[in-house]
Amino acid sequence: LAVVGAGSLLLLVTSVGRSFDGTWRRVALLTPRGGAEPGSGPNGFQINKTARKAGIVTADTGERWRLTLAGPAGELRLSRAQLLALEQHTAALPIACVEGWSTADQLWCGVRLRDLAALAGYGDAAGPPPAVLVESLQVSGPFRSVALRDNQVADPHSLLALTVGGAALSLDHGFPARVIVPAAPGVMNTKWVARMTFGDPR
Ligand SMILES: Nc1nc2c(c(=O)[nH]1)N[C@H]1C(S)=C(S)[C@@H](COP(=O)(O)O)O[C@H]1N2
Ligand SMILES: [Mo]
Repeated sequence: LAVVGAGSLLLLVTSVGRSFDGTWRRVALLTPRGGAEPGSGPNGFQINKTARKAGIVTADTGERWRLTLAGPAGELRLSRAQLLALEQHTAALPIACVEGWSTADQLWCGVRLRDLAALAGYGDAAGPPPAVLVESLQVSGPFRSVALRDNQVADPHSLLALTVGGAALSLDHGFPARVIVPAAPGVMNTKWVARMTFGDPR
């Protein structure tokens, strides 16, 4: 009986970490943890795919990086500094990966997707915001782009996040900018965003 008890305690200890960060996560040997060690500080939470594994090179995420917004207003290219100068909003949201792990709420800060839609030509006068195709700097892999629905773009908690927990995003969490949307699988939170094309797909 003692052996069975010890065994199930070990199971508990080694699987509970899928739901928590920090020490519990580190001892969660039996559940998917996403791979890389996330480190500590505001960016110290679970990483799905590191920048290295995604083939992201710092030459593309530095001063030269621009976000391209495409829509009826044409194409607009914004630097990270220009994005930071736009109205910033915060949202406390977790990352919930379908692989079976989720983080605690993180305090994300950045520009609302609907404000970016307005810059692309879908201002209030044009009616509710449309859908958007988000594309990453990442050149290949199934998660390099995602289509977000119009209601996801309209949600005031949907952000192009620039910071997390008061610090700039780390490269592994999507620097210079990443998508954060509520109540959706982690895969929709595209990292290393390069381009957003607004308009309902036809
Ligand atoms: N460009 C890009 N974005 C991505 C991914 C990816 O592989 N490439 N992985 C997605 C998945 S499956 C998840 S769960 C989250 C994880 O975000 P995190 O690594 O910051 O925790 O990022 C999403 N965004
Ligand atoms: Mo994921």
